[in-house]
Amino acid sequence: MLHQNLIDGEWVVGEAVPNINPSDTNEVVGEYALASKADAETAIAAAKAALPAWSRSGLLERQGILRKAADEILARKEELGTLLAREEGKTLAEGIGETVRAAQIFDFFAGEALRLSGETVPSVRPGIGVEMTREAVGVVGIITPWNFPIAIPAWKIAPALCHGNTLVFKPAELVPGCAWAIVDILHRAGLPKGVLNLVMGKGSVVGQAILDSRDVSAITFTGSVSTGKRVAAACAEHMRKVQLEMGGKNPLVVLDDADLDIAVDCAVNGAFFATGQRCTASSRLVVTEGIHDRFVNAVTEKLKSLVIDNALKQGTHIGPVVDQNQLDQDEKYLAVGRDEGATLAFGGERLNRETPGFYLQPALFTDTKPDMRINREEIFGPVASVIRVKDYEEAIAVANDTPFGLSSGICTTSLKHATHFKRNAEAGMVMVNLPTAGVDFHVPFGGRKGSSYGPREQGRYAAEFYTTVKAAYTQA
Ligand code: UN1
Repeated sequence: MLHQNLIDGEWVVGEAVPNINPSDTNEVVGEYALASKADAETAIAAAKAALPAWSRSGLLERQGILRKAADEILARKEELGTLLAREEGKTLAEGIGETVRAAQIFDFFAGEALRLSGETVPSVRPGIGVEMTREAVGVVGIITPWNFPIAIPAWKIAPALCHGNTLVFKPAELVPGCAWAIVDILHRAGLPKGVLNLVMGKGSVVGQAILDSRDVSAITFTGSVSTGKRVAAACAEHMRKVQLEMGGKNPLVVLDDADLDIAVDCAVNGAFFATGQRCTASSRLVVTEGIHDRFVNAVTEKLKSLVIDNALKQGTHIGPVVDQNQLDQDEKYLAVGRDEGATLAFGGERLNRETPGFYLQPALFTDTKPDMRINREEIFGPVASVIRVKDYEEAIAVANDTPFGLSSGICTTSLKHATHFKRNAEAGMVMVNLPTAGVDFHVPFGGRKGSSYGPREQGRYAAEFYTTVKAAYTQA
């Protein structure tokens, strides 16, 4: 079956492209239609035409559709989680977990649809009242990455629909399967035609058509810094709203007084699970002298025990890298780290498994310095480095010494240091005795500096991006 694009309520054919399983490159997960520039333009026009009715639609209609989507995603969590694992390479458990999270996000915004609110205040001028209301922004372009094929589309699409926007959705080329499934579910749940349009395909064609359109009022993007900058520039040109979630170089500080087991779990989970392919990954482990050797030994022992194999195989802890390009990038940084003088304490070998895939042993660098490229540039793979520091003061300085600012973690039993770190970490999210990755779906997500731009995502804070505020004055 060829999975088609959804444009103005109709499934539309296009050139078929195979979706390859990174755990078994002989396996085609499915065939997906490439949208053309003209398809993207038709989709934008359809979203524009659908806007007046959808932005004024009844709240029960929105709530009902979002709720149905949540229920169906949850009921099909094994099947969709398997599809996710096959197309992205996360383990089955991670794939199912992410699918459940997508269902929870739809459920949350189904509830939010019944809690939309405004404010009324008296004017400073007697006899006049002021109402502040939130209205839909308009046609929203949604551009998503490959590393969370169902959760990121969910956390952009659900609030966008909840607040009455119409959408043009362009998923990453590597993961059309989950994107198609979510759109199919929402379409069957009863969304009117044109409200949600799916245009799978190339960034240079479909993404560009979204960036170039005068009729797109806002763009939300998660992906690389370089593409994010292009999206921002195009949005400035059109004076449109923009929300960017980009890279990270997240530190996990481990202090002498940390519980070693907790610190090792946080580091291994944060740095290597989901194959390290998370913008929230703990890629810099900033460790004080007194615990350094014990920590490095314990992390290395733990890494030795992890099973790297086919994402669907029972017992696999870490699946393959997503594709050859990403693997090349990971291997490039392994060479960069060695050239810079870091010690490869563990891993970094290509692995052969029963099925041909992009398997890479998790890699841990030690003896690294904060200014090395491996500590400044996002690698986006199962590669982490340890930076040895003298004390807490040096640790927080090193933690903050980065062009990024998404998530920042600390493992300590000291209330004083935990409290100081929460207040002074230059990041949008701070974790104490928890991995830097793995966030709740009902609270704001986003960062500072080069990691994020524009309003936060998720939870009630999502309204900042998906609505525009109106102040209406009435003289009675
Ligand atoms: C998480 O760590 O739970 O692309 C979410 C990413 C982020 C999502 C991370 N936008 O990795």
